[in-house]
Amino acid sequence: MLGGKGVNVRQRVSLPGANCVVTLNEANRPTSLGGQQQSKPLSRIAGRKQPKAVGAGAPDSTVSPLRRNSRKERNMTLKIWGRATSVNVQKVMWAVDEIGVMRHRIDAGGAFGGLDAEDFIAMNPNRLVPVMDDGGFILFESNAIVRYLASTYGRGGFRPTDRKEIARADQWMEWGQTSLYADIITTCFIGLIRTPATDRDTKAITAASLRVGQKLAILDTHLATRKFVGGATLTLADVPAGVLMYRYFTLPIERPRLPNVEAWYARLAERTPYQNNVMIDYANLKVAGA
Ligand SMILES: N[C@@H](CCC(=O)N[C@@H](CS)C(=O)NCC(=O)O)C(=O)O
Repeated sequence: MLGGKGVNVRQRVSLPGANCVVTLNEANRPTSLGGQQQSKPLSRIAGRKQPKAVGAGAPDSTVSPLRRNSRKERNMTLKIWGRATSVNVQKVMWAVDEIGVMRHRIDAGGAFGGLDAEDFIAMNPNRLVPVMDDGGFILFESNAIVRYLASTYGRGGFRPTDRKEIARADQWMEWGQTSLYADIITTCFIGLIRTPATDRDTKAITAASLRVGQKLAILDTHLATRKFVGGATLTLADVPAGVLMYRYFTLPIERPRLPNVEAWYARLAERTPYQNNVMIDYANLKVAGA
């Protein structure tokens, strides 16, 4: 295991591209490309418990006892490129840790850079994270990665086997992505965290949070009769909407009372993979004047 909690391991990771060698220490922080500063968590706004500091929660590599043998035998470690603060990377990391596959995350994007390197572009010409490499099979687009991981390693549990249940999970994955993502991330998160207050479009943020509340009322009704989006247990259907909930509930925006969504979020927040990969402090992403 590399860079696990309390293990003083330094590892040279060859980020794709000639100039992209990153040295990771136990906090998963690169020393050659500039690490990120930690600061006060924003979760206090909503009175939630303290989130993980960047890189402090999830070990850089983990293995589930359930999957250890099969993947070790094949000498394969799944690689995920992407910084821990990216919500799309979080989606993949949360899913992979729920499934329990041995994995290794390599910081890239944001302050870590590396996305313009020739070898990275060869993996993802969009120059975006996450990117997955599973034994030479390269994939980009977070939802596609989640689906691939679920169908390859998570059948019967994280991914249903019945085709109608799979279709239903797909429905909610699409819904989370198309109904919530733009308003929560593009408008509210970028507007409040990545934009100085002087340039902020407050009207757009208010309108977006109102729309999100209305959309989440649909999910609230759905969750009235089930614990998770797909039914009694967590599945990939929870991931695209669920990954957004930490930011939704910690941003300083108006939120209607949605008891079933709140209870669902509390259930997600109890899970170690969610705590380690999604409840990541984003205060250090705040731009000056935000
Ligand atoms: N649709 C893509 C979106 C990927 C995306 O926008 N990634 C952002 C991070 S959330 C990114 O790479 N930004 C550039 C950076 O982090 O430097 C997916 O779901 O994977």
